[in-house]
Amino acid sequence: MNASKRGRNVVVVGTQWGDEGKGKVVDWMTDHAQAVVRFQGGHNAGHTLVIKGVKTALQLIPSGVMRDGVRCYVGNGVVVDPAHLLSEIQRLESAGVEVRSRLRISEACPMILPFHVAVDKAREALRESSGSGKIGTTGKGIGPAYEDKVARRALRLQDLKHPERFANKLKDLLVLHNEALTGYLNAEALDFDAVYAGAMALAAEVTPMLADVGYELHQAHQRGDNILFEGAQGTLLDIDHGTYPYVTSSNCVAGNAAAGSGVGPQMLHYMLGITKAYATRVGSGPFPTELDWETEGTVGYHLSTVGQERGTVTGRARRCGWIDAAALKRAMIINGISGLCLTKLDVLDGLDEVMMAVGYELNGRRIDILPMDPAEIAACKPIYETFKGWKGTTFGVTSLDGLPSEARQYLRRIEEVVGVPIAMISTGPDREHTIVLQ
Ligand code: 2SA
Ligand code: MG
Repeated sequence: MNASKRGRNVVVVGTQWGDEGKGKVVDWMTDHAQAVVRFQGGHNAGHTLVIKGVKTALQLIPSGVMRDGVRCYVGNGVVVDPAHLLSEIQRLESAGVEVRSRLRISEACPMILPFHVAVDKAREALRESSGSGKIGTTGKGIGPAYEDKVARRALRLQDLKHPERFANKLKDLLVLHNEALTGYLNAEALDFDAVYAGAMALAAEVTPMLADVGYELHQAHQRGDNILFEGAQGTLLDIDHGTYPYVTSSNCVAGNAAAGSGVGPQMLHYMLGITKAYATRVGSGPFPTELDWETEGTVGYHLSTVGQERGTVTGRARRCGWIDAAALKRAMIINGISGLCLTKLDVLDGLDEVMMAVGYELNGRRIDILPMDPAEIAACKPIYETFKGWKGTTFGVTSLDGLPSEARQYLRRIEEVVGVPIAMISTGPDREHTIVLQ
């Protein structure tokens, strides 16, 4: 990966359904970076970092904030809830982390306002009661905020600098959302004065952090800085390439690191794909290798409990299953992955057998890559390869030689099937629990 070389930028993306451990990896890599950028999603992300045993969960602020001197950027592709932003800053500041002087936020970011949250929640309730099935969103207003952006009517952070313009845009937007809320969504309307006053009360604190992020990144690049682009969620939750409609509302793939931060694709040098040693998913949608993870004594239960598989943001239990190399192959292609980082290998410690899906049987045919149609994904029966488990522990191991030979065999087979080398292995939550191979 050659992380220490100057002027080399790395894009870190999830290759599964999110929660692959991106936060830890980005934090580890910031040792060699001068800037970290978020380019999509919002505070639906939950990036957990453990530094010297102390756990910090970040949602909107780039993981680089935990390293002194690293500049943090929120790119135009991110949807920002200003109230959440300030509360996250305050939480970090009260833990002694300096944030405001190091955080630059694109003034073009669309805003998440209280009615987006209301619409998100009311839609999920309606989907549930009508029997069409919940998506299982995080309820943060992400989808409705992106809808307003694409419909060209969003309020952007830059509007906070112009109260009158803000008020005019808000009036129109609120009419639209209140119609939906009090109509088919069967929920309460929001009051203009309250939303307006709420946003304006935050404006003075938010506007000093607003910036022309694309230009600043361009300048940083010209100085020879190393920039880290921090993806949120994962490839299979991507709005275009994921298991639609059970996806988030942004492009989570590496290509969006450029568009979502305002730089050109020539600035993206190395695509690091983060992959958990097994698979998890929060929310609804197809998951071919899902196991029974609720019954005590099962392998799925082992993954869920030993892996502590609960959402950082919502606390929801994550569904668990075996690693799916045929789905990973899809992720390798879409992201142009240069190298893989395998995380949470230690969770597989002590299992008698470890399995990996290498393809599927679909309508009597054998296929070797995740199909495009979610109905087909749901109908896929995984074809597994079975590996002997390992007895020793991989927890905290810092060299490849320190891993049991069965674990190394499992890793080699992942590389073979997926077609990309493993560049890094994470063997525990702490910064030090890391094996670097490339
Ligand atoms: P949304 O809220 O509109 O983005 O939800 C749409 C789908 O995207 C999934 N999603 C996620 N899946 C895993 N992790 C996410 N972030 C948090 C975390 C999640 C949490 O890192 O722990 O705390 O529950 C994340 N964000 C969105 C979501 O489950 C829906 O399937
Ligand atoms: Mg997460």
